[in-house]
Amino acid sequence: MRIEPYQLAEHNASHLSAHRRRFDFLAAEIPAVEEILQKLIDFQIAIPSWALGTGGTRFGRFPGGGEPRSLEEKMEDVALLHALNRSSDAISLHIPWDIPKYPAAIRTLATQLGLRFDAVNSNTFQDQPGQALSYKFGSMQHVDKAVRQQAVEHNMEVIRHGVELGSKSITVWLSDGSCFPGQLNFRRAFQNTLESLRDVYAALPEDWKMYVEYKACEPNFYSMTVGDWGQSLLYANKLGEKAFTLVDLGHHLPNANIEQIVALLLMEGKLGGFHFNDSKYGDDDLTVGSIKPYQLFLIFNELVEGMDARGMKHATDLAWMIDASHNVKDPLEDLLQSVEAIKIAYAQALLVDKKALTGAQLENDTARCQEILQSAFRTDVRPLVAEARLRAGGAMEPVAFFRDLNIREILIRERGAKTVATGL
Ligand code: PSV
Ligand code: MN
Repeated sequence: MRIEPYQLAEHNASHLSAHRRRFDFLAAEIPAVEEILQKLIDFQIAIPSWALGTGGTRFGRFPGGGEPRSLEEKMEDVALLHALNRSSDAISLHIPWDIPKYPAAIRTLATQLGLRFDAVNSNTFQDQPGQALSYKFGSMQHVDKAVRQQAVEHNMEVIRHGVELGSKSITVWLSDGSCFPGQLNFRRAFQNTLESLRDVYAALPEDWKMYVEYKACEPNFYSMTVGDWGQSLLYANKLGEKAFTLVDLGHHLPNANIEQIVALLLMEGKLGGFHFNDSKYGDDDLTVGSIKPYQLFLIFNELVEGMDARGMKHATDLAWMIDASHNVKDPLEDLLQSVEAIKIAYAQALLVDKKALTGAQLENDTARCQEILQSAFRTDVRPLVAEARLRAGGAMEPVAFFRDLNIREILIRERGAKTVATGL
């Protein structure tokens, strides 16, 4: 479905006077308000092709209807999100869940919808129908060279799909590891994985990047062969300058200091991309900012500080993506909420008085350091985020707009109540 400009205009007009009041009040306090607004307008977060349908657990899945039935419909959903928030202008494909059968047509559709293709993602964590060899005991780490080769060739195929669409990067997440002590020789698993990754790396086009995503546990419960940022960084360093670590917020052991990880990876020039979600117990894949908004802010504070220190462009020098699952919420509403939470944390981080913080740090003034950080975190920046969205042509209140227009009902009428999108 298409959002008509008059629908956005009507919605925005009905919220405008209240917004103006709130925005003017806040803007008067922020000297660099125009610069911050521009950064917010520029900041785009990719949507993964597997997050547009209802998620589930191994116990069940409860779809709400109207899910996209094809890659084309997934792209339409991302375009719909982008029309509302003007911050989701890219889609990240998982192969083979979303193989572009007719790449030229898919590229044309993307241009028509104003979308880009973000990183392509390979999948050697599931066996596909008709696949010759099984990944039950790993893919790139496998003791059998033929299995490793199959995994390498799959990744090369993913790169070829990406090239056809204009992607510039591949994300490799491996579920490889072991469930029981003694099952694996850790060094052999690492070396096999490195050798396989090297083969994939050698197939990267000149202007491409490779992101090595780590995860502490699941589906392997005793060891993961790319289990933490140290392991990922080892691979990335050994592979070369086109290889980077990718941080997925849900892939850490409880209480891990993710903001410190981010700071050091940035310092080393090895942070490549980000998967946003939130979690309470593990890789819960919950809406960004729904559980630990302060942690999200602290991470953004390090991102902004670390990127500025290296002269990096916030919007384009790292790959930003949501990687969440929507078990009980409407996927599109959930994604709108996640994007909003990211923008809020980013805006708060932009408000941190860096000069004052550095001064307080150098004087070991711990209380002042906390005050500086928390005064930014406790600022209600929603009017700033809304103003940026408004200036970019989006909806003042995206979730309210989605509901007022009965968008899900329209999608159910168009696509049916029993459609199931590909993904986990
Ligand atoms: C693994 O948990 C992960 O975070 C990786 O990014 C996958 O590609 C994605 O989720 C989808 O399963
Ligand atoms: Mn991820």
